[in-house]
Amino acid sequence: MTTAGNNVQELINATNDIDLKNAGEKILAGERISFNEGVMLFEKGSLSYLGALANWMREKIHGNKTYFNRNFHIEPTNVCVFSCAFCAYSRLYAHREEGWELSIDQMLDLVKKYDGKPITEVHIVGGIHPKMNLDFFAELLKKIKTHRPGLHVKAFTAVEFDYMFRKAKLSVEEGMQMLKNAGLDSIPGGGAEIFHPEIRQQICADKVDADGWLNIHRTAHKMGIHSNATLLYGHIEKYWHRIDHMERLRQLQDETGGFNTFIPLKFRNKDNDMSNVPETSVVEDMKMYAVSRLYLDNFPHLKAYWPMLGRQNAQLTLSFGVNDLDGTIDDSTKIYSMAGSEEQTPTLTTSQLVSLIKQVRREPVERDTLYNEIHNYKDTDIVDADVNPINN
Ligand code: V47
Ligand code: SF4
Repeated sequence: MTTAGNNVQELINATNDIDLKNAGEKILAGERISFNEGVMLFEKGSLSYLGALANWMREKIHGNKTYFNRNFHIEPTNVCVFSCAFCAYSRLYAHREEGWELSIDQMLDLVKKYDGKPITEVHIVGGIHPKMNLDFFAELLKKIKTHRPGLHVKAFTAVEFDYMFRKAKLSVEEGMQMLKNAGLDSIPGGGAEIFHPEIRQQICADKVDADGWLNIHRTAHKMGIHSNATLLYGHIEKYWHRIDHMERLRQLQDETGGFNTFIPLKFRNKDNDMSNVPETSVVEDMKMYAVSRLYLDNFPHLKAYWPMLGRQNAQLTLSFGVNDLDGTIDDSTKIYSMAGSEEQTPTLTTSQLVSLIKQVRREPVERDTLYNEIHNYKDTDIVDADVNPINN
């Protein structure tokens, strides 16, 4: 056993609680923990116990490597026909004049801002605008790919797909094929929230349900399109709702193997209809990351989305199972800033991201969207041209 393994074994041996001891032994032996054990870890696990196990698992899979990419976001619109209680966009449909909607040419201009920059991914998600239909988005993808064929397009949540495919009267297979042909490369993890209907009914009753979300990702995976998955935690859900959510994802991943990354998203309570719900503590946040790493044993990557957590807490997650910090993100990702995230204008230059990771003694590795390594910064401080056109 490795030194890290010995240390965790000692911690397990010193644990008096038989349930925690058994779960720890299972994890160290590479066995899968059960639903009940997942809930138990949340309820009984100390931060140090969960952190040691999750860090052991993270280092077993990835060593010290911590991935990021050079990406930017486009939000086609902030108008949304749905009314998710946690979302700062959800009130805008009634006041459409306060919203924005970008034309295809305006979005193409945003892409062109990065001409000649070593950016690898554009992440496109937004609200559900009734006028922005499947044809509109297919044309957008075609134009982006014509302009820059090598740019990886990670676009649209299952909520957006569900709405545009239903409006176009196409099956998920047909709609997805059309977007794949137009240039869709992979799918981000949004819209998952909490799958269990007991909570989903209260926070986002009118959008695609759990089975619909999972079916869209299943269909994409079967067509060779990889995707991510999220979970919105820290509001009115109980621990078992989180494990129920992760269990459904674990089962789908066993079936398809198409998920790259799991991203727990911390609920932020500013300017939405759930502002009365307090936010979770940093201790709860770190426990969430640790249990996610331990439960989702078939997900290769665990990502902390730094604009939501703030940079220092994102650094902390790297000791609680996380091996990915998303990317440079250049954009004002307004969906978060509107809900009170730590970072009001989230942009990091590549060198800032690299030093953030090095400060906590991890190994920064630039990746592409599918986790092919582009550059390992272990032995370099010199970072090639930063992507952000503003911060250069
Ligand atoms: O599904 C909305 C969340 C998600 C709030 O796949 C909120 O690489 C917290 O999924 N507090 C969309 N969260 C964003 C998303 C994402 C982000 C970064 C990377 C990737 C990826 C995916 O944003 C929504 C919802 O869960 N969200 N409002 C809020 N008040
Ligand atoms: Fe619309 Fe998405 Fe906000 Fe829900 S979370 S209101 S679907 S933008």
